[in-house]
Amino acid sequence: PPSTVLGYPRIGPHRELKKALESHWDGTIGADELAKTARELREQTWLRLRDLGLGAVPSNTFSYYDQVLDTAVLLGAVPARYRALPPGDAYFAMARGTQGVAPLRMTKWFDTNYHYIVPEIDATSPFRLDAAKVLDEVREARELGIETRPVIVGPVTFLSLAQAAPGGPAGFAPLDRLGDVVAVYAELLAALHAEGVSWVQLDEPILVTDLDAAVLAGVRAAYTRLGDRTARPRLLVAAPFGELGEALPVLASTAIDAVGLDLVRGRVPADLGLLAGKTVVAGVVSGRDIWRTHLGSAAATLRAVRAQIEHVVVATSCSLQHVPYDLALEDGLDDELRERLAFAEQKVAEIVSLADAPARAPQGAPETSAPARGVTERSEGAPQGAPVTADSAGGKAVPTARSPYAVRAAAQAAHLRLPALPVTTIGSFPQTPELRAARTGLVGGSLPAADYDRRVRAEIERAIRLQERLGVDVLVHGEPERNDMVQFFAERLDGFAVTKHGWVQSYGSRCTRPPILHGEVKRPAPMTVELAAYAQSLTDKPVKGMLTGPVTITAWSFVRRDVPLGDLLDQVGAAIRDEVADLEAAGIGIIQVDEPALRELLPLRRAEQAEYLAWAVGAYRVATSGAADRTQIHTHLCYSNAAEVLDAIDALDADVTTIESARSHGTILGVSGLPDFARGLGPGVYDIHSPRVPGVEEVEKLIAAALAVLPADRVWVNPDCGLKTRTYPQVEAALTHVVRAAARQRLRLAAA
Ligand code: THG
Ligand code: ZN
Repeated sequence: PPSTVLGYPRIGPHRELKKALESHWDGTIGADELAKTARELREQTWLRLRDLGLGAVPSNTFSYYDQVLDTAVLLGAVPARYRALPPGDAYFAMARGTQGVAPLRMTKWFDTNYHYIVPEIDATSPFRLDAAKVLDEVREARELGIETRPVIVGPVTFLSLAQAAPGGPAGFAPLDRLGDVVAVYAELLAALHAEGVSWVQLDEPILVTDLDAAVLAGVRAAYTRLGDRTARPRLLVAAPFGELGEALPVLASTAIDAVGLDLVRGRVPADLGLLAGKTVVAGVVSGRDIWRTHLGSAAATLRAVRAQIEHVVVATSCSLQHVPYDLALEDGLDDELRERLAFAEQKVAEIVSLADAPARAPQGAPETSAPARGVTERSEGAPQGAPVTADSAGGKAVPTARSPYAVRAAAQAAHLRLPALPVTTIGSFPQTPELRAARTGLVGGSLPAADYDRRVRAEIERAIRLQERLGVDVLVHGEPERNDMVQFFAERLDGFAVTKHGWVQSYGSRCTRPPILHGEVKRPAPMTVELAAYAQSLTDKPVKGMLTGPVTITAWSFVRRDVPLGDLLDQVGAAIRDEVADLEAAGIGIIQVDEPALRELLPLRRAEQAEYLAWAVGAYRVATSGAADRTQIHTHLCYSNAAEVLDAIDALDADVTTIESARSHGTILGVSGLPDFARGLGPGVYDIHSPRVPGVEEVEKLIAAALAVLPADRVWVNPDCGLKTRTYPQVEAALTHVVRAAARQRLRLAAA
């Protein structure tokens, strides 16, 4: 049978695109050189997929920044403020901003760690087809003798993820313009048909979320209209990341040619027969993890599909953009683990072998065995680590409630003696080029560990001295020893492996190397205590200990599938709990446990969300509830996350919560329920995402806005987020203004 993948990584096996993009942005290389690198990467991908024996090769899976942004350009949905710029500049201006124009918003793509650019749609601007990129890629591949299937974000997902342009009519939603947008997709189909393209893929992951009747009606109308066109390529609608549910009969009722099902996350649908006559692109190889596929279970799933459907294509569950390129690049993994792994290339090989296997079931095998759904089946042939012992299930055994907040607050006030409106920062200080070079030297072996440690300590001293001089009240050590806030902990915990080249795109040119949680999680030794104690030894002011929370460590790793997520979270929580205890014992009185990914793992279907949130909150409390009353626990979250999972944030029971909000002009304070937070709250007053330094009055206004809705003794003053991406001069200037603004507001409070 035929085979395909729904998408492929594009950053380059050695992050060639990242390097070219960043060189282009800093002016080292021109647009033509960037384009040349991009073309080479696309060609390598097509040739590799063909050579691996894949049946149908996708195109338009390349992007200079993001596939949703590419779709906005394809549809001519470029907001007016960018249109004055030359096209190449407009693209990167939407993604990253310029001196004069702010970028579009960026947010997480479904429940992944990939970020897309949020399109801005207004009520009236005309859409206009700009198919150049899609057609160029088809032609480029054709020059290599490869016919491809262009992949494009579908109209319903595109508009569902878009936001209404600011200042538009009340009640307008981007989906109101579905008809206009579908008209452009129809033109696109005609253009692809004229180009001789035989298949096109429209990605519609929104179809695996809970959709109301109006949206389902929109889906029906859109795909009826596109399906009914005569001069068009055959149309594949792909629905990754879950089960289609109520959208399946809707798609079935249209004239589209194929449906892509995620049969890793979802079961073989009971109503699969409704798709009879169409092709089913059976996603039996996971595009979301790095585990080898259990080929026996995948084959059983394929048989269950074939029992009802004549035309079946073997495929990935979603694009492979969420996994690294090639396991062969890793030389440091132990063999027992390596045996269990498959990166993008290896997954393509799995698909090819499944497609090549005889379609008929072996004698006596059940024809209708249902799910390939992860867990037990997939672990049969690929053991996925030691079982969790009662002992290591950690959280189940430990108490997870602290004393009432009033008791803690009194103990903390007596112990910490902080002023009103205490000023703090979120954790990281600028990572200087010298520091990055030193880390590269350490990893490469050219810089001895003792020298690296000296540099790190010098950097900590610099950060502490600066904060003292500026008058910050609760200091941080600045995290110069950390690369990534998850990688750092994974390198120090048992049960995790880290990779050397396992890069996955996070947004634009930025990548992460998700660690692999493959075994029982244990903390063999303290991870952060030595440098925290060193920082505290330099000053009489309190220094915050800085930890990443269990949900975030788990969310940003590839995790084993043979243990329920709740148990994994508790194991990681138990390791962090031990670290909290050791920080306390070393004299650290304030400990921040960050959960920026709290919202990310939220299941896409509402029915599954409560269970997840209970697990997530439970694990956070495993991590933090061992702290003494007088130890102040902080946490930090981002705005978009906060508004949606407010009850869960409240249930974390942290003494102080800092939240990103400067960009939203304090509107976080308007989020209903937030002012009822009965504990400390620090709405960010300095937008660290911008190089701009805010003035004293501007910061004062934001503090005053907080004081207008919160009791004064609960308000904290802090930037939005870590300062890692800023420069020292920017940070010094901005924090000077923040401290001055807090001082003025304190005087006003004292006078009142
Ligand atoms: N770590 C991880 N995932 C994340 C974040 C993180 N997901 C959400 C958010 N933060 C994404 N933001 C970033 C910001 C910067 C970078 C990556 C993700 C980044 N990466 C370096 C690069 O691409 O050059 C590599 C960092 C490294 O050495 O590991 O700058 O903070 N896991
Ligand atoms: Zn943040």
